Amino acid sequence: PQTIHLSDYRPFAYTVDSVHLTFRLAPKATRVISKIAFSPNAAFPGEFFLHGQDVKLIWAKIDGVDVTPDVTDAGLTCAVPDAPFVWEAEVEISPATNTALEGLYTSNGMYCTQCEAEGFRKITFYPDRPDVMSVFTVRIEGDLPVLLSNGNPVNSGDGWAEWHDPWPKPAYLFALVAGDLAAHPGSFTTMSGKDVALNIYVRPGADEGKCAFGMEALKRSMKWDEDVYGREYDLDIFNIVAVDDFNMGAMENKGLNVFNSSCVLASPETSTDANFERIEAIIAHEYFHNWTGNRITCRDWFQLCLKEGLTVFRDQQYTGDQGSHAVKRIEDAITMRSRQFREDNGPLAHPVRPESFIEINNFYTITVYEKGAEVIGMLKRLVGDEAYYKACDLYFERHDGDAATIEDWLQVFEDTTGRDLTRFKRWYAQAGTPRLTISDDYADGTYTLHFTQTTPATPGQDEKAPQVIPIAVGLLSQNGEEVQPTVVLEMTETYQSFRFDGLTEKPIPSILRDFSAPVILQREQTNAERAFLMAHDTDPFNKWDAGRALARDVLTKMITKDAAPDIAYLDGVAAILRDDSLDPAFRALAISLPSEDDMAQALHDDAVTPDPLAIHRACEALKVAMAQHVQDILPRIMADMIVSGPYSPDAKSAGKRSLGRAALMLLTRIDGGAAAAKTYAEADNMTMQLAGLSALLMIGKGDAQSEAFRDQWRNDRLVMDKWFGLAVAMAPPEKAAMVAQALTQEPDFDMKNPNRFRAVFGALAGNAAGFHDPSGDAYRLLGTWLIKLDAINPQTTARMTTAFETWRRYGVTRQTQMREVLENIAATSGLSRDTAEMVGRMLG
Ligand code: B3K
Ligand code: ZN
Repeated sequence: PQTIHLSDYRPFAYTVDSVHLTFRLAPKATRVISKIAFSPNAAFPGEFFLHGQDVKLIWAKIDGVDVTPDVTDAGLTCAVPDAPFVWEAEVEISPATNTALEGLYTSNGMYCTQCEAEGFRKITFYPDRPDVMSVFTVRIEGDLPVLLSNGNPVNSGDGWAEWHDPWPKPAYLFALVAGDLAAHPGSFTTMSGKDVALNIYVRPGADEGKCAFGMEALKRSMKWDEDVYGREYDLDIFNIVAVDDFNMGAMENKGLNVFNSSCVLASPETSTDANFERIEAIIAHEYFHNWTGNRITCRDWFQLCLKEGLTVFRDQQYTGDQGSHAVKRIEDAITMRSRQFREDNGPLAHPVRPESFIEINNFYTITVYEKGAEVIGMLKRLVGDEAYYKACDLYFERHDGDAATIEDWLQVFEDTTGRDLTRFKRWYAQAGTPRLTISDDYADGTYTLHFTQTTPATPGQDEKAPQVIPIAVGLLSQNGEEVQPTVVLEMTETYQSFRFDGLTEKPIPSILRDFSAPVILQREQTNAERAFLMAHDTDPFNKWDAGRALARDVLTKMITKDAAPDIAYLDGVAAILRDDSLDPAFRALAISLPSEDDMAQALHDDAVTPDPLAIHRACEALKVAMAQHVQDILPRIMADMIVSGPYSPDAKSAGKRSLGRAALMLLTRIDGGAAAAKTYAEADNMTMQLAGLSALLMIGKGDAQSEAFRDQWRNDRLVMDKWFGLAVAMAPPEKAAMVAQALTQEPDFDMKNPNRFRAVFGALAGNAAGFHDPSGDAYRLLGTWLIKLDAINPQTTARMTTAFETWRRYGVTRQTQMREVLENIAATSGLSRDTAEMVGRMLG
């Protein structure tokens, strides 16, 4: 397979002046007739090549005259005039047999498309690259009640509909949906007074009752983008469609967003608080893409972070505005540290803007998305809010209608602020997580912080240059008063010191407040100091992080030295639980432990070979100790937090439930499951029903409830995904593989449905001690199923191979077992390019 390099970018030799598409829908023989006006691109002459994959050419014409192009697996070339011309072609495709869920496919009898990144070439021959933008007119013919495409509806009749999208767009934003669908309607009046018709389309029946929340979330997003970024919607209609078979969360097609049904359908009875929060964030994210992604798109796929990093940053801001910024920041930092640092410190590490790829779908990663968002956040912190929004305004003004680059994005910041961002740009080019070593000294009223930064080598990048790191710092006095409010230190060199004058005593520093940069702090710190910050820090992120650091240290000593749970930590937990002045959502996060996978990474960083079972046992022992230590407060917390009355998913109510659930999980460890059984029996919403069930399964009880749950929700596939996942997630380590294997034999296990496959095998990979069970059974089971799935759905397979990305962390037995599985996958004949690339990189 061919490696594509950023440095090889060349504009296309033709421009596309207009596109007309006609679809004659049929499950196994859809005809697509295209009529495309091309002009030679005088500045960049070259061959006329159109991408095309799995499409059968029926005929082609140029300016009305039959032509015979040279067709290969990848596309076609053809002799064309040296002047503007019209290309016409008819092709045949088979949506019903398209299990890769890329291009045009069917899901429960409904036609739908997924074109990003390179799926349009599976629909017809076309220059399928993001820098080729054009105006699309689409006619759909099919015997189905709802026929949708991008833009505004033009005309329709019995069995046909026509759509026109006035905004030039790349092919990856094309979409078509056709089926027997029900609309949940809404409307929005934009800031300039234009009425926009909104719809959420779902399968008729129970799903119709799950649209209301998504509709309100969409309106809130539209309003927020006007208020905060000044961005108005630009079509007469905005449609969202829910589809059951989908490789990822959702897709921002112009005016026609397509959503994995799990990321839009919600009701209190069937969705948890976490589902509601995620659904709102994804609806916002896809809507925000209308400006950051669609109106301004990417020149090439190396610039993916230009739209994804920025849009994630915007959806994070939005979520913070809907609830608590502190809580959202902590959640994002947890994600960064557990998932992005894991990627950045392993064989799949790559820069936010990669320099090469084999399969672009493999680069829709936590690094491009979440680290990409962190880079925007650092930029905003460095230039300040006012300059940030000024630069964004300039970006929208200067690049509207463009296929832009990271250089364009940084240029608007340079032009607005006069700053030189050459060095800052390294965040886009350099992979790996910087380590920040800190020491300090104090003399005569002057306190000095000394920082050293190093970034470990990553695949293909041995030498690392210093990054520009915004370090937000505050100082506290020995009795807990803030003597220096937060300042942002701008570190640009390998070694740097910063002075604070006029102090009367040696202060206690609070460093990297608000997680001001995606770096790892390496610092000698006593547990007394951590406990002090946990009690007194005014910065909520660092207050939380001090507790985290303490928990990590306590667990490390329990794992490596067989130490008893530390009383200072348990007292800290009790103090947090008792402090009713603190936000419940914050309290829930503050008493949560690092994940078992985080602990494995932490031990590995300390040059200790992690034993997942030992980690699991230590985490369990610490939770039992916590429960015993605070047992007198738990029932009161549950009573205060789990209030009855009509369910509302708002951040405040969800935050209370999250503290109540944390209390329940602790209590269940010492009350034999009584509170959990009661919670399950009395629950009138999915959040608490699932909380009761998980708590019971966690202590090996709950078989009856699990059966009852299954009977109750048998006909709701999204709830059944939870049931499939929970059984594996809560299985004891030595049984996890067996439970997963048994679930694959259930009649309603369907490997073609990515949600169901992920429910079982995502949960297996997430059950750390179960996945790494010494037998190696879980590794082999997952390997076997990934090989089976690859023949059906390469994208989902490739993504799920990342379960093995940490294989080099472990001892020799586990390493050998995992390497064998990876080698088996690699040796499979006919393996997809997607999976081959991932496995190849992991085997390095
Ligand atoms: N842009 C899409 C992701 C497409 C993934 C293609 N493999 C969703 C999003 O980020 O909003
Ligand atoms: Zn996105």
